[in-house]
Amino acid sequence: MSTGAGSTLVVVPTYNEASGIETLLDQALAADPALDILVVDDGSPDGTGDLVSKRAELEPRLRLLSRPSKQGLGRAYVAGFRLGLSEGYSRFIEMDADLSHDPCDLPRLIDASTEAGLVIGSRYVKGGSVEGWSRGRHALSAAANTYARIMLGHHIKDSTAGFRCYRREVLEALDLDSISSEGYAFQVEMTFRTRQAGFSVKEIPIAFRERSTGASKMSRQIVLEGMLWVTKTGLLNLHRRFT
Ligand SMILES: Nc1nc2c(ncn2[C@@H]2O[C@H](COP(=O)(O)OP(=O)(O)OP(=O)(O)O)[C@@H](O)[C@H]2O)c(=O)[nH]1
Ligand SMILES: [Mg+2]
Repeated sequence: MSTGAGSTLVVVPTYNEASGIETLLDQALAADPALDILVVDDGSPDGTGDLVSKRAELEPRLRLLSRPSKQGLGRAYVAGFRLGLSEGYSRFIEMDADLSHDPCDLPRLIDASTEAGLVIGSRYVKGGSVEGWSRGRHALSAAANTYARIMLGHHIKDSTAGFRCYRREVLEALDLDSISSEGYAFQVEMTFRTRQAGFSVKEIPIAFRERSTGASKMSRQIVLEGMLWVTKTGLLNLHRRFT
């Protein structure tokens, strides 16, 4: 793994993604010869971690961070960011393992990071799209993003998106250990904190595809966590503005 200034670390959290992880790794490694990949696996019972560690023995640009139990998406990213920060990476990409995010978009995300502290691969700006979702899923995502815009007072169209690139100085400025959210709320909280810390956020269009393999980890609890976090933070903000 090539560490140091100028390099990009793609952090991929996994829980039971054995069916698609090898394709994802092949495509991401080929997308840009300058990036490294860190898979953060939470002891997947389906052997995802074993597949990654075998591949990592032959591929110096790939590494596995293995954790004993499922601790949520947010904790997995924070652990990956911490490791990458300690090794001097200058850009950090978040990417799902389920092939919903197209590795061909990696170079565009990295290029755009010269213009903003956080670049979001957005489904909802002009040119962005979603393929394979039910009407209910579309409605849930649209409602979550609209609610976040109203409550948090931002204009970001896709603050729940999980395909994004942070510049090093953004992650250094945020108190990562104090980030409380685990699921979708993690993305919204990170976006909110990035703006609060004074960094710019840019959205670039991506085509998102519903996973065709493996099982979603989305749950009612994760949706509820997101709604509660946005409501609490929005109200606290309003209170601060008027007192
Ligand atoms: N390490 C780790 N990874 C997780 C955890 N929960 C989810 N993930 C990974 O996070 C990524 C996003 O999870 P998904 O299940 O695809 O969730 P989603 O993309 O928000 O929802 P879908 O649209 O239903 O796929 C995937 O790569 C998961 O394997 C967790 O607790 N720990
Ligand atoms: Mg997914």
